[in-house]
Amino acid sequence: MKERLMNLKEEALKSLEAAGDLAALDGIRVAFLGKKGALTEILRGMGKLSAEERPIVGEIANRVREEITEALNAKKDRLAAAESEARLACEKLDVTAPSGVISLGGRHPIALVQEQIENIFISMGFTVEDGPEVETDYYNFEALNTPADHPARDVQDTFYITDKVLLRTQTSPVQARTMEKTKPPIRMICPGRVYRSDAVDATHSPMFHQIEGLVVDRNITMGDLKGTLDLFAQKMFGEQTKTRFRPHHFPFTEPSAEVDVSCFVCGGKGCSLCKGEGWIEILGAGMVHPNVLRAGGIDPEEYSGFAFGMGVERIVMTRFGIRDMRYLYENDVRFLRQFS
Ligand code: 2U9
Repeated sequence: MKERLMNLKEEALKSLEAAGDLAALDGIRVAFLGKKGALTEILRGMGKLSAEERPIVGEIANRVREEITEALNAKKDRLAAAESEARLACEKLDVTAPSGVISLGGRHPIALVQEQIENIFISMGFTVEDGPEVETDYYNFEALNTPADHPARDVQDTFYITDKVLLRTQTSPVQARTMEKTKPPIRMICPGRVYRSDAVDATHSPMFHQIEGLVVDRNITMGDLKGTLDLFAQKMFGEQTKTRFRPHHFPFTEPSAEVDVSCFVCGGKGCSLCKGEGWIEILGAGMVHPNVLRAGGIDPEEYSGFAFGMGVERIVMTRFGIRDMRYLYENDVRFLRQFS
C-alpha cells in the first residue's frame, strides 16, 4: 500500500508538472484528491490492514495528500501569475507609439479662392468689409442708381421679403453703406453671399458668392482701375496675364466695362477652356456713377472712384476646370477632398 501511495504521489507530481493551465490543474486535483479520486480509492483498502500498520499508512497517506496539495497550490500560483502576465502583455498600451492617420477636413474651394482674392487686395491696401444679406430696397437698388422702373428690379429676379426688404442681389449695398459712414479715401472689397431668383443649372444657383471692390479718392481715373485689375489678374492667374476691357452697361458705373483676362491655360492662343477665344470673362467694372457717389454723401465734383465685381463660383470653376456649379454645393467629400 505504501508503494501504491508513493507511485500515486509520483504520478500526481508529474501530471502537475505537465499541466498547462488552471483548468487542467483542477482536473488533476479531482482525479487524485477528489472524493472519487485515486487517493480515496487506495485508502479504501485501509480496512484490510493490521492495527499496527494502519496509523503508519494513515500518516503516509496524509503526507502524500499534503505534498500533492502543496505542489498543486504552488503550480496554481505559477500558472495564475503567467496568465495575468500574458493578459497584461496583450493589454499593454505604448503611449509613445505614433498615432494612426487622422483624416482632416479641408477648406471649401470657394473659401480657398475667396481668401486668395482677399489677400491680393489686402496686399494693395484694401480693407475687407462685411454687411447684411437681408437688405433694404434702398441700399440694394435706389442708392446704386437703379430706380424703381429699372429692368434690374424685376421682381422675377429678386427674392423680396416685403415691399422694401429683400435678399441682396449683389454685395454693392455694403459699399453704399461704407460711403455713407466713411470719408474718402476709400479702398475696400466686400466678399459675400448674394441671392437671385434663378433656377439651378450647371451655371446658375439662387445663391452664389461675389467679391466687389470700391476705390474713392481725389483724381481717381480709369487708369487706376486698369492698373489695379491688371495687377490683380497677374497675381491671381500668373504674371503673363493680360486684361481686356469691353464696353458694357451697369446702372452704378459710367463708363462701364466687362473685363476679360487672357486664358491662363493657352496664354491667348485658344484652347478648350477659353473655347478658342484666348480670353475669359471674369469681371465687371467701371467708374462710379456721380449719382451713386452723391447717394453715399460724396461730392462727385471733388471725388471720383472706380468699382468692380466678380462672381467667385465662376473663377473657381475656370481655375479648377469644374463644368457644373452644382458640385460646389453638394458637399460630396469625394469632390471636396481634391482641394485639401
Ligand atoms: C457702388 C458703386 C459701384 C460694383 C460693380 C460690377 C461692375 C459687376 C458682376 C460681376 C459678375 C456681379 O457676380 S456678378 O454677377 N458685377 O460687373 N459690379 S461694377 O459697382 C459698384 C458697387 C457699389 C457703391
